[in-house]
Amino acid sequence: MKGFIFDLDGVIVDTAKYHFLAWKKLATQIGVGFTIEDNERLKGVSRARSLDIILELGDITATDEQKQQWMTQKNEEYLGYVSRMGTEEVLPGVLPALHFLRENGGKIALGSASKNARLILEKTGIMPLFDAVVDGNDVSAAKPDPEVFVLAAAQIGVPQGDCTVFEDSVAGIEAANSAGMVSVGIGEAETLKDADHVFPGFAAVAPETLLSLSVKH
Ligand code: G16
Ligand code: MG
Repeated sequence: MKGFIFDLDGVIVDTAKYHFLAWKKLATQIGVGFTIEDNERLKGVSRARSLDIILELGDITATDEQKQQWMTQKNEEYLGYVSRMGTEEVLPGVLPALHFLRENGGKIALGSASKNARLILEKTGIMPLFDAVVDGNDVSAAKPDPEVFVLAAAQIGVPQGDCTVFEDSVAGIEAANSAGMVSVGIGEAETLKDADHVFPGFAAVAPETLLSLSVKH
């Protein structure tokens, strides 16, 4: 049996635009210039690390208590956007791929850094398509540590070497590679150069192809 582990943001949905708007609001409030280019550094990275990057950009130091308050504030803003999400936000080609892989005996798991992953799966109506969900609430080490994918493989009962990971971030590809899984980059080949395979999106690949991808030699 094969396992297929999906990252959430940048693979299933484009929530990066909502993370950006929410971080931008906080950054402006605390006087940090934060651009859409800076936002690239936040992809696949935990909430706490994201705040640290923004504080570094503005050369700001803060107490743990202040950081907690800013993270809560940003998350409340972000959840405002998430509350308006629906099935239409699932990226092109993702639903056919999920259905095809399930119908052909694949086990499906989510492997995301987000603590809001379950809520987003509910809002977009795709929770029933997952056999396991591992997210930012379940792991202690963030990507590029492979913990999130190792846990996901264990939860679907598939050996790590029989799992394929779909990821849009460099850290996530590194995590999949160190777990001995087939790494599939969703995005630009130039950025995701360590991935075994790269596709611009699920709409660009036939679902049948996903079943037989192997580790690059
Ligand atoms: C996602 C995003 C990151 C975000 C992280 C934590 O990870 O790519 O930008 O910082 O989740 O999100 P939250 O604040 O909702 O816990 P992934 O792994 O799904 O790409
Ligand atoms: Mg991602």
